[in-house]
Amino acid sequence: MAWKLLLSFFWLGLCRAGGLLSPKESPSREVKDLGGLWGFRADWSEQRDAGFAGRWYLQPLRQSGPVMDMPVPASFNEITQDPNLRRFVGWVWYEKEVLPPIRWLQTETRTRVVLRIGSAHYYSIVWVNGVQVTEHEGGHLPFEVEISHLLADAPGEPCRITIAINNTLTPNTLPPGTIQYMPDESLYPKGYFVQNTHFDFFNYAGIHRPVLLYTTPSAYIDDITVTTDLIGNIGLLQYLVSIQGSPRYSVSLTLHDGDGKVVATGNGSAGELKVPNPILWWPYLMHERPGYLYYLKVVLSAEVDGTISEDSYTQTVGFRTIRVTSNQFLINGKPFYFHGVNKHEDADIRGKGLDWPLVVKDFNLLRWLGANSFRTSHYPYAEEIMDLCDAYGIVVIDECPAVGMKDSANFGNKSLQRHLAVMEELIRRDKNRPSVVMWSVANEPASELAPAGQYFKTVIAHTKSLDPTRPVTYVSNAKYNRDQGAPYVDVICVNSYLSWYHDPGHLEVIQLQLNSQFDNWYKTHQKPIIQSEYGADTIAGLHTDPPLMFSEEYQSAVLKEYHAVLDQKRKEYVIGELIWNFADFMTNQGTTRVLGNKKGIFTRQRQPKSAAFLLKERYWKLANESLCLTPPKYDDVCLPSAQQLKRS
Ligand code: GCB
Repeated sequence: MAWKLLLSFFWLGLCRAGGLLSPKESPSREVKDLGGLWGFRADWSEQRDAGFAGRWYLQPLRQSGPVMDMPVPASFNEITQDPNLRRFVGWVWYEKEVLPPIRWLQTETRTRVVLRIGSAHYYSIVWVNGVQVTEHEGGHLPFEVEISHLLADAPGEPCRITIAINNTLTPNTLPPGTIQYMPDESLYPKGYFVQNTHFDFFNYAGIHRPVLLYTTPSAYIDDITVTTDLIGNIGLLQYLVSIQGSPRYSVSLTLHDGDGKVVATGNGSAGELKVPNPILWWPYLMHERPGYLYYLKVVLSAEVDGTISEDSYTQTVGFRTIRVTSNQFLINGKPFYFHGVNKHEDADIRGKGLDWPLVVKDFNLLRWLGANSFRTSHYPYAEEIMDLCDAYGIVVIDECPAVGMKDSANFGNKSLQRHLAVMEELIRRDKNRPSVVMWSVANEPASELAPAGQYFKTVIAHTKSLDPTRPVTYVSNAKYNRDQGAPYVDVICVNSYLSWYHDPGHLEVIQLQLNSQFDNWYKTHQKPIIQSEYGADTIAGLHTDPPLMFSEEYQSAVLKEYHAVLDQKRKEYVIGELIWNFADFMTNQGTTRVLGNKKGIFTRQRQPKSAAFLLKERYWKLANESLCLTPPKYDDVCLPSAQQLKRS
């Protein structure tokens, strides 16, 4: 059967490295959050190797030198007043002592204890009680390791977790960067170097997402893969469950609707559930019931040494379909128009550290704006954010951290292998999410370079082999007739900054140039197009008439010119518009940046500039045009939890 083939693709591609299920509590699983204050030290030695030479991981960090408090999750860059720590490049050391509950360590229960790091930028090495347990490359995806054996050695004793993190980027990391030494000692201090990057955001570093300990029984559910389809009015849910720890087991599944009612049951580690008339997962503002989720409860009974143990895990599921034609993007068979934003996981003091008030505020602002989608520019966002996209019906273009690939050195085999590995990790993490409707494998690579063609052909083919259910794109700023990778994408995503980087100040050329941009891309490739970035830097509070660059009026004027063309082209083949950017964000210092990039329609403190009101009016108008049922007003539309409150 076709779905079995489909799942086996998924399976073959992803099972090699095991699963990466989000840690969740269940009757058989506990989760302990290790957030809070950690010990911290940057290694200031010239080669940044004092920590390894002195084996700082072998004893408490305070015994090898001074230690400061560092919050986790947070970037370390903005926490102190030290400009050198703000721009530090090299190894930093984090440490935390934790006391695992004694019940986790009793030999008869044989609990697995797993250490999971939501993300740490960029390269991490982890020790537990001085023993190296894992290392991981990549700053935006989770990694984990079982540490039960190390805890069992000293039950009741605190366990010391040491994490060394290096934010150095090289031509083969994702994103890439280079270290430039300044050897002229008449100009620079001895050993002076800087890190150069070709991306436009500050390279915040540290432990950015929650660090957790979680438990499972020794025989456990390692991974779950679900895909959904609709045949007539029957919802089909195909599942694959991967089990570790025992060859003798049985798996039972129950699918619950949003009210907890069981709507289907199944057995075995692979199969299909049928749900008549399922409530579909709809994007926000496309339906009065967006983001509807079902809950697949998977229960494992396994025999270990003659006794039966149980593990259970609940996987969220959304029934929805995606199809791309030459000029449309269809969700559940209906044309979907992306009216949304590009974001960054960026805010003042915490840098890129996950912060719940900020997360929820941003979703409230998206709702205020009438945005139905965003792109995770330019790296995967926290799982906590993705969970809310699933729940609220926010459509996501899930982008990997391939940004700033501007040099031919970024298209060699080493970069390619890294790129393929990152796509595997990303798909492993986000494959079950209904909110994710497309993968973006890069942002503005030098796709006009000759090696880019074969490079992106390979990355896209690999992505599709791992996930045959979703379209793939990358975001281009190359010329339509020079882009080597465009033949391989499903949707063309184009960035342009007309009357900003090109013809600055000349609003009058936007419409002509934008029309040509769209027509040229469409004629050449016959694929649907998203305007994936456009905008203008704007200092909040700066006003001019006539509109001049950097004023609020100029930003609004740029948007209006773009919108006039988008309104024509969306009747033909343009399937979306994503403003650059949702909010102002920090960048490297430079002559074109005033405390960061100011193209936000909100300030970094999340206050609206004039353009936010303009966009809000437009997005709500667009939403009301595409609604299938009663058009909601923004103040009627609440978070799902608030809806539930209303119902009860
Ligand atoms: C772009 C990049 C984005 C920048 C933006 C800008 O094309 O994709 O990362 O921040 O332009 O403002 O220059």
